Amino acid sequence: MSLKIYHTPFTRSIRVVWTLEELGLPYELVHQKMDRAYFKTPEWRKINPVGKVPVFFDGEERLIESVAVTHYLAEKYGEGKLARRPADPDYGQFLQWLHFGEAGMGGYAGMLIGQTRILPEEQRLEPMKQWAIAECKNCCDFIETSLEGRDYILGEDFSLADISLGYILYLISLSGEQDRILSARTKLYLKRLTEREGWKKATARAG
Ligand SMILES: N[C@@H](CCC(=O)N[C@@H](CS)C(=O)NCC(=O)O)C(=O)O
Repeated sequence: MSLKIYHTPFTRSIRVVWTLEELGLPYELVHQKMDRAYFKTPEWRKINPVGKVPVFFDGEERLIESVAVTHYLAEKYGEGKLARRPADPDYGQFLQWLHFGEAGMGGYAGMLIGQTRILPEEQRLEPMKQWAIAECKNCCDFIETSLEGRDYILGEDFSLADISLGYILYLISLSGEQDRILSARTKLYLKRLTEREGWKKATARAG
């Protein structure tokens, strides 16, 4: 096993580092600073053809989709820890939340962070920002009601679904608009996730 992750602070690559830490797997970390101009160059596109992070290697095998990498790690090297199998009663819920964190929410959270942090102010569009806030809130309201009586999204046990959701909630919290989007239970959930040893180790090592 030879695992290598290219990581940029505050990005989705933290999902991969967090999973590696939760599973206790050895890995090489390559720091890559956020440089959107560099990400468009042929040099970076040789490493990631779509010009983004994360980029993960298991030997020669390259993967560039953060949630897929977390699932790959749990199944291939973690004996299924943090994942669920078809015979498990919460298998469907596991898959739904695992993908909701990126497929369901990633686009809206990306639009939100673009309209609040990434784009220069003169390029921001207020209606786009309001749209992003409304859609993020719509998704987070579903998380809020689903967390009733639960510490984690599937119940008592932490899983990859929490890593998927946790990053996107963290990204929303960086927007400055979190009080319009996150309700009380979801805020506590995010706090609980970022108090885990795995998150602390990941962010201490990776930034
Ligand atoms: N669905 C992909 C999204 C990857 C992605 O959008 N990465 C962002 C950082 S979180 C990026 O590299 N942005 C740089 C850019 O678009 O120039 C994943 O989850 O890995």
